[in-house]
Amino acid sequence: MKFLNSPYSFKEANVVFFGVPIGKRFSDGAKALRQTPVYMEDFDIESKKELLEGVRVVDAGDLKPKNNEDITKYTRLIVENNKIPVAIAGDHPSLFTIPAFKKDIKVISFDAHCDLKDEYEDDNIVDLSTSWNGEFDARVNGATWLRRLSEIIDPKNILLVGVRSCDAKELKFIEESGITYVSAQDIQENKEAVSKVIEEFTQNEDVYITLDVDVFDPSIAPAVHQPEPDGIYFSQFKNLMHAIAGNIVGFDVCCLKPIKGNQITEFLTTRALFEILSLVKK
Ligand SMILES: [Mn+2]
Repeated sequence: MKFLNSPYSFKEANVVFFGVPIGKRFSDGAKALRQTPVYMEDFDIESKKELLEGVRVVDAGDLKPKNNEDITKYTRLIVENNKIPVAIAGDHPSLFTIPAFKKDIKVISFDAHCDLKDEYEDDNIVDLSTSWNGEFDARVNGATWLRRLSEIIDPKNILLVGVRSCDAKELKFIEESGITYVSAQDIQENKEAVSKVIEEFTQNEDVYITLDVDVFDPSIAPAVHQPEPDGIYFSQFKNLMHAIAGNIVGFDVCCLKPIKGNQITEFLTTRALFEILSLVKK
């Protein structure tokens, strides 16, 4: 099954949807999203517009990367053909997709977590290996990927949105490195100030978005690896997206862990995807 039953070829499309199988527990997130939109309207009753107007998606299937560089190469192919890459993965593929863009790109990470640990290992964390050989890399996984990215791009080009779970060392790193963040509480209590932060961060810039579904409150997005309490709601996400003043050039959606018999999170994620697609340059 293809995302949005996409009838377009790569050449005809302006958006390329693809699954990225990283991690030993690559979940069925991409598969679940391919099945959901069949039932979903893209018409927005508020704006009276179709969110997918002008969007021509090709579903390129799941990549079969031999290594991380293959993910970068494929993303670069999409970017060089002036199309928008939309990567779906079990955890952030961003460490491998973002190097496909020019270096001064702005990155917004919607996530309950900072993912800025220098090293981390536990039974629950998702590794980012393209071919699992049984060896866990404590420096490259779902809890450290943004730290590794901050070594490749300027930390001042990173904005964390919706954060509510990190440790003291990560917070210290944020403050010292110049990464900007707005917590879930900031969003709840001071939405205008947060919108301004996003607007100023993105003004006249190329913007890449990584959406970890756990940024949402677990009551509306239970199907994630690490459901953290007190998250953001969909209308808040929508407002934050509309505060982006730059040009969205690519995005990924990750950390969906489908629950049998409960599609709440898939529907929410699909609608979030529609919202982002409505804002990309067509
Ligand atoms: Mn997360």
